[in-house]
Amino acid sequence: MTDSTSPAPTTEGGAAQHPEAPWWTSATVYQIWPRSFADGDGDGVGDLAGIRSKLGHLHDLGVDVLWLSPIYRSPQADAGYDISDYDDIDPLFGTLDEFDELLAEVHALGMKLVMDLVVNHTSDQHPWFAESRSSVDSPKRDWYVWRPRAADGSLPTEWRSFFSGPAWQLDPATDEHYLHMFAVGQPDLNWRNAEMRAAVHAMMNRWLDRGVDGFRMDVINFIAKTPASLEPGAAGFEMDPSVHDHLQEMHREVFAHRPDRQLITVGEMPGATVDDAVLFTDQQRHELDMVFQFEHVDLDHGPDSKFDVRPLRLSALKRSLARWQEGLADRGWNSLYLGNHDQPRLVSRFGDDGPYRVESATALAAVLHLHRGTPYVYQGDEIGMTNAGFTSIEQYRDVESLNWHEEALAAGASEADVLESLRSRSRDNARTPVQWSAGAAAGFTTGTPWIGVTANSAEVNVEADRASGERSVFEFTRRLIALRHELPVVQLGAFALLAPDDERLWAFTRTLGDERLLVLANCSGEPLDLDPALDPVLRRRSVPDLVIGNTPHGIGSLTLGPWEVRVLRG
Ligand code: TEU
Repeated sequence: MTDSTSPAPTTEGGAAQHPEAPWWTSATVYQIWPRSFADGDGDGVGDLAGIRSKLGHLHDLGVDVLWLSPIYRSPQADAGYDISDYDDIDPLFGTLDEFDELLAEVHALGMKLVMDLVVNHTSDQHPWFAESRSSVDSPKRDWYVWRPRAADGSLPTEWRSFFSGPAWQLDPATDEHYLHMFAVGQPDLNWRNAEMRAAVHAMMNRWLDRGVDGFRMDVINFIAKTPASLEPGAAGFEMDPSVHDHLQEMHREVFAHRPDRQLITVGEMPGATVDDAVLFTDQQRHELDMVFQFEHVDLDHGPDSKFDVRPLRLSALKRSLARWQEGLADRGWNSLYLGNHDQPRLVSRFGDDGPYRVESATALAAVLHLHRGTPYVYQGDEIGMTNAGFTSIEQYRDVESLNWHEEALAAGASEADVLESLRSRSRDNARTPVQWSAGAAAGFTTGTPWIGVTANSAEVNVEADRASGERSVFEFTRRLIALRHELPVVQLGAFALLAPDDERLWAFTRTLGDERLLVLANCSGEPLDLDPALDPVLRRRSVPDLVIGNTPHGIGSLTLGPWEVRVLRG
């Protein structure tokens, strides 16, 4: 969170050329999901020591910020997104001393470190919840969302949990229900309670005082529920406008008194619209720097379930991202992502994880990184890791997948159909160990990994990719990250989508002053002939200047090879 008045740091890249632009407009963030990143002690689970051992890899990639998914004390009901102590590190991952050492090394390498702030809910093992559930008269009763059990056995509302089943759990001790939008072990906090909010602010300040550089805020738009949506019979969550008050209060209590710090905040916001995002990320409103929106990752499933897999049209995907580019062109800022720990691997979902894995991974990386916004690289996507390829329910670990498997079978679905949906949409697809080498357990651990390693690790791994020369996804991603540092047109240039209805070509321009880039990506496995009418650059007699491309030959031709991307100047 940088006030727009604070000077951007003097970097070698675009920020220095546009001092009014916050530093994170030319930055790239790398997401680490610690459990599967790298294991330092051989227990089969990733940890802080493992992360430290791979800082060189991240520094080589050139990323500016590391976002750690939760490493706090947690019973791990939802892989750490159920926190029982915000002020300590779970022994699974290490200690606070090890965290301080990691943070110091990250800073020494010129990178920043962002923690995952999960404050829509806690773990049911958090002391706050233990106190709240102890009695209807507990001073912390109102820190959570409780409703009396109805005589007729009906639930307080009709809300469903994201992880199957109702979103209300009856607590026998006080014969009342508590709200949990996610797992039963993740009771929702009541953000209408000022004391609770103050406790969250104090915790955030302790982490910033410790030296962290900001927060990724988990489902932060869910913290404000409209009173009507919590009335009996209400179908589901409805965001209350008070969410803006909470974020502005958070800015006053946590960020405003730190103008000397180059901080960053990103709010994860399922269901947020472009109009919401303008309000959340307009720097004059002092709420957030950027948001993770979900429109583009909700295009390929039915309205009722992410596991109701539907075909995706490229025109829908590129129009969706273009809508967000247009909507936040003058006010606010986009985050840019195609994958994370909740989504399938991007090369399997949007690209081709077969013969054109490398080409499609690099083409999609170029398209993403050359949009206007702050790109997020998810661990393993820098080498084009693919979906897990699991074939039996025993291989899955994720609460969302396991609960849905049970619910879908109970509703009459066949095991084969359920496994087919999980194979393409389970979060575990992105949670298999990062594939560092062709060795045992892909070099992730010397022990037995907590989850299976994807079968292609002998071919798809960091060592092999980084030794593959022009076919290296890592090297291509590194160059894209460097472009954002070097070219103001990448950092700030205006976006314009071309050929919106073409189902194979993803084409757009970026323009800043007299700087202009034309991005041309063939998102298909067949050669694609470009229409010279598409853009003046294609009608020039001279061979255009190639800024970056994933296929070395044919720059002057009007044919793009399968999954070829070309970025031309002009
Ligand atoms: O995810 C929020 C969220 O909306 C998820 O339910 C997501 O839409 C779904 O998992 C897609 O399959 C955040 C975290 O990123 C996720 O890992 C947590 O499980 C969840 O919140 C609860 O904290």
